[in-house]
Amino acid sequence: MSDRIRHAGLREKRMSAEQAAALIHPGMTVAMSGFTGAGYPKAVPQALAARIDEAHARGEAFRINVMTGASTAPELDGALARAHGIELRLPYQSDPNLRERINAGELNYIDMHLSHVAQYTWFGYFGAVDVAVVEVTAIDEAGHLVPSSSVGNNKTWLEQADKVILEVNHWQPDALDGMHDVYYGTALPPNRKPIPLVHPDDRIGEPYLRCDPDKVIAVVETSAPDRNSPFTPPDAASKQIATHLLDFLAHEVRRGRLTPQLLPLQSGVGNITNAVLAGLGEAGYRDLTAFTEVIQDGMLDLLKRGVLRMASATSFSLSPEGIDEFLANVDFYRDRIVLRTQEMSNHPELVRRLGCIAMNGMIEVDLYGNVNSTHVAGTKIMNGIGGSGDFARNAYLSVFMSPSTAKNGAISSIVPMASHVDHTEHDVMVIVTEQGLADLRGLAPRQRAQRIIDQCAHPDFRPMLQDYFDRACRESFGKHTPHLLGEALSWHQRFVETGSMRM
Ligand code: 0RQ
Repeated sequence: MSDRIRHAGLREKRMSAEQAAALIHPGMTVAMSGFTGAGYPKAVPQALAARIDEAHARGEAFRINVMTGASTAPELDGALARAHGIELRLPYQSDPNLRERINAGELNYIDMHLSHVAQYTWFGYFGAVDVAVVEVTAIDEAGHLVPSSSVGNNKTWLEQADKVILEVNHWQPDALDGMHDVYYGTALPPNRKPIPLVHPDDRIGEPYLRCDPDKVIAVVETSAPDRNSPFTPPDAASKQIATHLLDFLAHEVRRGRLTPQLLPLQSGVGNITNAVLAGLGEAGYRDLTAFTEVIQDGMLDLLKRGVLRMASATSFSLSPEGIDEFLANVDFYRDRIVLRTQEMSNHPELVRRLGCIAMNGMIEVDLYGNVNSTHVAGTKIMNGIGGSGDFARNAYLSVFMSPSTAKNGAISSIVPMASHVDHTEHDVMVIVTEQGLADLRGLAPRQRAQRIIDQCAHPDFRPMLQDYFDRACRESFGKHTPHLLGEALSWHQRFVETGSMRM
């Protein structure tokens, strides 16, 4: 199995996942690879969870702080959450077990912009990183690491951690070699320089991760697949949302605010985004680019058909069929895909320079355009802000999309006041639901409210929203952003008490 470990000294450090997990101790801060279910360590976290279970059975305390790139998988977040082994977790998760523990108040979760994580670590805001556990595809003769299916924060983890555990995953295709671009020109303020990336396909770094072999305390060989969630075809609401958005983009081209090549696309993951990607494929576009976080099945399809010329991201999130397609045509995709550190894929400087079109999902939006991406009823975390804020604030166009209702129509996604705000009214330009699209650019608060009610609200909730807004315009303490403060969150309170926002 060791043909992937070509550095003699590191080959000597091979051991089992259990032996490696025994090097991680209670209270440590452990930085792990992984981004949207790709490139996360698969064996050591599970062995560590078993070790934590044993310690707890003996009545000993054993919890660690876990930092990652973004969401991982049941083998990492799920296993450690089930073992009650996490004291602190950052920056993004989507695991049902972990979510349950966070919402039970059992652990601390810091939800933060994905582009901030590396620099906060360098600034020392999180304290020392004791161990990095990083999955790689291979180690070359000189000790360079060939990254796996995500890059995430791995550059920073390898540089900042005192000790390093490597998982060399034989399942990851050899062909990933050469797809990555790891930028080593970062510096700390006040010594920062402009990042020399001016096109989405520019390569500004190296294909490998550097790693000091002396810091490596264990090398574990694995051969397990990434999470690879199955692809679900877009539903009717997602298709309607996509249609509204595509009409809008075509309108922007006609108005001369976009060229037929649009601008680099950023898209979140999920049903709606898949529908938007599928729609782009049918709309006659050619030679588009993507400057985004995640490559999903829909993007492979667009690349193959020439709709997309290239895509820059930090991670793959493919279905099993998507993996097969990627492997069958890997040389084609290697020329058209660049995987960067998440510091670069999401960098505000680059998003602003390139003028990305940011398209992300949301939980709810209020009358004035404040978007909640993360919390149900203001208190329960769903996933996290992910990269949506990195892109939305700096984008040429920032779009947020959601069905107009949730939970079989019990909840309105358009609410009087957002119960939690991730993206302020200043960062949100366009709202889309299956009902329609509200272009909020150039509108003042009361104009925005009327447009969102008219274009995006579900007909069942539209009269309730209009009634609230009309009364607020008459009775509000201030009339710039009218609200009835005692009533503004009553829809959420009603949902918490009765399971529905309906009267
Ligand atoms: O819950 O799974 O229990 O049924 O939220 O909602 O409609 O399936 O939509 O998968 O696109 O997720 C905002 C969560 C939308 C996602 C969010 C419930 C709904 C369902 C999922 P169930 P849908 P999606 C790139 C950018 C933040 C991160 C981001 C997200 C579940 O897009 O996490 O943008 N975004 N990253 O029932 C109560 C509401 C609700 C609601 C939806 N108003 N009230 N529940 N739900 N609306 C990726 C990265 O950064 C890595």
